[in-house]
Amino acid sequence: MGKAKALLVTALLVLLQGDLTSQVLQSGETTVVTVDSTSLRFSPSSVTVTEGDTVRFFWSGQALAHNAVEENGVFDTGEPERAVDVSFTFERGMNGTYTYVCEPHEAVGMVGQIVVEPAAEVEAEPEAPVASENTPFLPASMMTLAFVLAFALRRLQGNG
Ligand SMILES: [Cu+2]
Repeated sequence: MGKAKALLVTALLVLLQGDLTSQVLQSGETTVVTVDSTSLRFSPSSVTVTEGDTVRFFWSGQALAHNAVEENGVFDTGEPERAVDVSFTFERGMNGTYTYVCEPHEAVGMVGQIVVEPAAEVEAEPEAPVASENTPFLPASMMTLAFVLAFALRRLQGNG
């Protein structure tokens, strides 16, 4: 009896955790911005992302040292370097257009732009059976399984 109960509790935890993990993994893609072969341009110089996404400023082995500094200080890769690997995540509420420059090469046009689009609303409302193509139904079925297990657990507790 005790064993069965422990097994059910474990199963519940694993299922719930899996559900949470899949939700986290659903959001947040990473877009890499590097420096092109001219050494004086970001590549791509303009990107469009969504709230929750990450922009990774990544270059190495550059002939010149570069940085990426947002005009209002929203993000900043620090001192210009020949190798940079700095990521910035645009959280919810940060939608907008961000302009940044490479400080040593701003005068020759080494500037970039990041457009951050608002994330889709996540409704906690129980309605919306409108199946989105991007929404896997796995978490939902896992929740159902979790509820069934929870019910079984209560019955076991009642008998014990
Ligand atoms: Cu530069």
